Amino acid sequence: MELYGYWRSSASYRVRIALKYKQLEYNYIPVHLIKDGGEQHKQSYRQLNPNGLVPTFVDGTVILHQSLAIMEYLDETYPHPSLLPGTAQQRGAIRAISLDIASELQPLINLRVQQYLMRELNLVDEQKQAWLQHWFRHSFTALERNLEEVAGNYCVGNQFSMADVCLVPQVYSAERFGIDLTPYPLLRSVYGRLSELPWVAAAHPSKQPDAEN
Ligand SMILES: N[C@@H](CCC(=O)N[C@@H](CS)C(=O)NCC(=O)O)C(=O)O
Repeated sequence: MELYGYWRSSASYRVRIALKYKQLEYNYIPVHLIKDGGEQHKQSYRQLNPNGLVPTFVDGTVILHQSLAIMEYLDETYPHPSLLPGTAQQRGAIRAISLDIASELQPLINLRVQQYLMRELNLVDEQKQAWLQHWFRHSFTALERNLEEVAGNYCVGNQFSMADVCLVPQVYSAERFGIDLTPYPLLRSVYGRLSELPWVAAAHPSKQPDAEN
């Protein structure tokens, strides 16, 4: 198995957590998102992932992009332990939180969006920061309310799931962008608990071979 990723990429971080949770060995291939205009835009990489985004996951002849699709593939192919545990209702809640993070928030703060705001629309750093703050606040406010309904020790009840896999990297990126997390006590406590888990800790950006200071 091969994972093309970038140490600080939240979507790559998700797949790393999932692979480590399932104790699957993989070869990590760094794709530098900044250097030389971004290796994700190189023709050789775009053949694997036409979107020019990380992660890309390879398992034999299977080549997949989109972290949630990769996680569902892993869950179907290597079912134990499951990333979608519980009842149909709980699995619905897991998917909803995962999508809230991966399809609603993260695309708005992605590198290419930030670059477009700065390079094409000529926003200054302060305005870009306001954009990030706005979308994090919008999303985390709803997430906190949602967690009040469905969380236990983890995002949905007391079983680790894909929702937790999505939460951890997003909180990491919020911290990186200097988002104030004080208004989200439940999110912080779940995140704190998750950060202690060995498969989560091992997937942390700082532990990856391409990590920079
Ligand atoms: N929905 C995709 C998102 C992938 C994505 O946005 N990856 C980011 C890093 S987290 C990326 O490659 N950005 C490069 C760019 O914006 O040029 C997934 O879940 O895999």
